[in-house]
Amino acid sequence: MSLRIRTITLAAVAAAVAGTAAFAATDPIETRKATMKAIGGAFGGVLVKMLKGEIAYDPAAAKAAIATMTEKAASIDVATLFPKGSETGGDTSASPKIWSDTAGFKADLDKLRATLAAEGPKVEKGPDDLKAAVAAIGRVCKSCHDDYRIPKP
Ligand code: ASC
Repeated sequence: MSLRIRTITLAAVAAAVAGTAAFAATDPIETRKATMKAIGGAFGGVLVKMLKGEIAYDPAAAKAAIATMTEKAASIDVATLFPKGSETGGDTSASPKIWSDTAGFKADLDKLRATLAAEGPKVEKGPDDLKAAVAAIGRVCKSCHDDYRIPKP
């Protein structure tokens, strides 16, 4: 292969790879799954573990977990992450109710943001406050999942 053709071939491969990455970054199902995973990782993987004593109580780490949850909850734009046409595929657990009752789904999302703002600052005040905040936030997680997430078989 001549140097010129090889250069063109490499450029084509690079463009194809870059195109794939760009698609993955804007794929709504993948993006919303990654967002939920980050929120669940901070909640279940950090705050609930502290509450249960599975990891030591650490105010700075608890605060960071709330910051992650707050940032990710703020990043959820329902029209962008749950567009029409993304109801199925990609192993999604999104319930059809998100599209039939979008107003209710948005109200639950607002409830999550409000609860994180109100309860989040408690987690660095001590284990008892952490416990109260985690309980309040967890209720909001569960309520929305009960209505808008398909249970895994
Ligand atoms: C988690 C997680 C949820 C919520 C919910 C709270 O860690 O992944 O979906 O907490 O179980 O009740």
